[in-house]
Amino acid sequence: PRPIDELTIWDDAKAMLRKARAEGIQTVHDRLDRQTPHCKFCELGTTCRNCTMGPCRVSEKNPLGVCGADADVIVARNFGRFVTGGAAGHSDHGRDLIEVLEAIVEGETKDYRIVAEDKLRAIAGEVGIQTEGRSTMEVARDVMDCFFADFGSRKKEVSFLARVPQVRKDKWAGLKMTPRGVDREIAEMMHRTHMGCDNDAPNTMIHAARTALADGWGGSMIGTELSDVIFGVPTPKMSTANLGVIKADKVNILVHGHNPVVSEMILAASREPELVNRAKELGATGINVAGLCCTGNELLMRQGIPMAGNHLMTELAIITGAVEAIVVDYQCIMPSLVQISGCYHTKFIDTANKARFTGAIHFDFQPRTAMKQAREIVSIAVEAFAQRDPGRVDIPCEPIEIMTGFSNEAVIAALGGSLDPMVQAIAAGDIRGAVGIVGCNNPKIKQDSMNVKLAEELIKKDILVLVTGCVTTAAGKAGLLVPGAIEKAGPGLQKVCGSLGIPPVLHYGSCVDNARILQLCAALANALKVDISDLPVGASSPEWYSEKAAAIGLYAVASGIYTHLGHPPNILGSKTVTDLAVSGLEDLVGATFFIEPDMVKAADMFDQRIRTKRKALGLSE
Ligand code: NFS
Ligand code: SF4
Repeated sequence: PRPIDELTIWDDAKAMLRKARAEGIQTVHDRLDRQTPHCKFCELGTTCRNCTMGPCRVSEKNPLGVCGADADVIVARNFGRFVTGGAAGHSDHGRDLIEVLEAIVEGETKDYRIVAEDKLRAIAGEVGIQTEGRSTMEVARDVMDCFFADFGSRKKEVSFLARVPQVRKDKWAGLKMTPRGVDREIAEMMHRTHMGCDNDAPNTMIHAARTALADGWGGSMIGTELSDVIFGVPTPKMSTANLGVIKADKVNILVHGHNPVVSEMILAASREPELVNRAKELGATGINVAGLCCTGNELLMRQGIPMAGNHLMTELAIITGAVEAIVVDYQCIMPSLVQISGCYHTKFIDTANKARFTGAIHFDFQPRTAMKQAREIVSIAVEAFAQRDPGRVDIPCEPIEIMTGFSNEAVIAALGGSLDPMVQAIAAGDIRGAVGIVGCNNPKIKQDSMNVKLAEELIKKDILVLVTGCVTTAAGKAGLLVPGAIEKAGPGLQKVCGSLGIPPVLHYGSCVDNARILQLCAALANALKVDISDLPVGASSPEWYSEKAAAIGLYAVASGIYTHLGHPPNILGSKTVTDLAVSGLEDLVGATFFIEPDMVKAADMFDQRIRTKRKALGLSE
């Protein structure tokens, strides 16, 4: 096995990896060692399993599959389906929020309600729904119908394209890249990649971009906006992060997955006096809910609930031996968590029919019965406290402070009601530009080494950093999410962030909340009357692993945002596809991907790009 020091930069992770080895528990790192070296064809993207004349593997020696498909076609098809998997994940999550809104509108639930009426009305106005003189429920019903329709086939474009600068929309229309309906683009990609359909790699790539745009400006954006409507618009607040948020004297419930529809109810149930009293009867001092991954981000942003860890901390959190229950919904939940829970008293509870885990306690969580089910789940966790073995508990550290809650609404409010001060700070060069660092951990990369390093390098150069998803915890643990972190930033950020009392790295939410960053870019472009690709901005996913991260990267690029990846997707087997991704897209959409494993160099690339864009806008570099 690889030495523990090479696996992660964090002491809490190292302590738990040592405990895992001592207790004979296998982790993601051990399984990676057993899977390497990986299949070279799969790494290059040159395997195809799309029909039973194959499977085929193409190479220089054997350049064509049985049907005649070459490496370009096969790589493009594989990449297209990969991105589509991610778009489907985000967007199906978005749809679940529309279904909760439907349950509210139909009067089927009292457990959920419309918390942010103003936001609902603002969104309705943006997508062309009459709001004046109408009741909230009337407006909500039309918003629901509008968003359900965004998934279908009758629209020429998804509704939130109303936010996109016209020049960008014209560009998409010219390329046949305009996202029409979320499910339509996803289904069409499956169709195109069937044997004997879209056998022109660049054409497949264009549709991949269109599918990704349907995610970013469609499914994800709907998910974010309706989550705000139903659970509240995030506002700045303090919280804490790392494994130290798990408390030895409390019943600990970890929520993991993505959808706040489940985790918000678990949190509410954990505050019910009856359940808290029962926890006390069993010898605990109370019930503690903490987050993992993106549903953790959702609760952190809106409710200030502490963050136990990101992707590679999920197994390790259970290994503290102090977790009574891990409650999951869907996405990024390693099935190994069931086995690891089984090594302790931890109850593993799944809540979605579309994401069941063999060996889990299952709840088919529904809006109508949400609170009742949440109470049952919390009760299972509370009762499990009696089975905890104190001799196996090891919580390796004290939590670290973080600031969270930066929605666009909150940022605009902090700026005094408009984006103008931000535009002025960018014009003056105090904020030279902005980069969103998003995405995951990947056991092939020393955990969070790149996520943290890139953020540190960028803020030194007066480039504001926005973080979402699993980069949040990385930045938080590195001490970058507190106002005091301006010490590590350049003079411009010190001035601007210092005067506002905010960190130089802003927590912008979960991965679907990358839609907030898209919206911000569009608003800045509209304010300056330019295209998004003219802005001094960038995006990065240094340690990405998932199909969803690929979809995010592609919608960022297709929206005109220069995007960095720490390692390439499995496309290097096709020169056509690779060249398109890392240079050819520049001519088409005004941005490309760049692949760079060295974070100092990556930061320099962003710096150069930002200089060029600033100069073109007539600003000092
Ligand atoms: Ni994003 Fe969230 Fe984390 Fe990566 Fe997974 S939790 S949706 S995919 S691993 S950032
Ligand atoms: Fe092979 Fe073509 Fe079938 Fe793919 S679609 S498995 S390349 S025959």
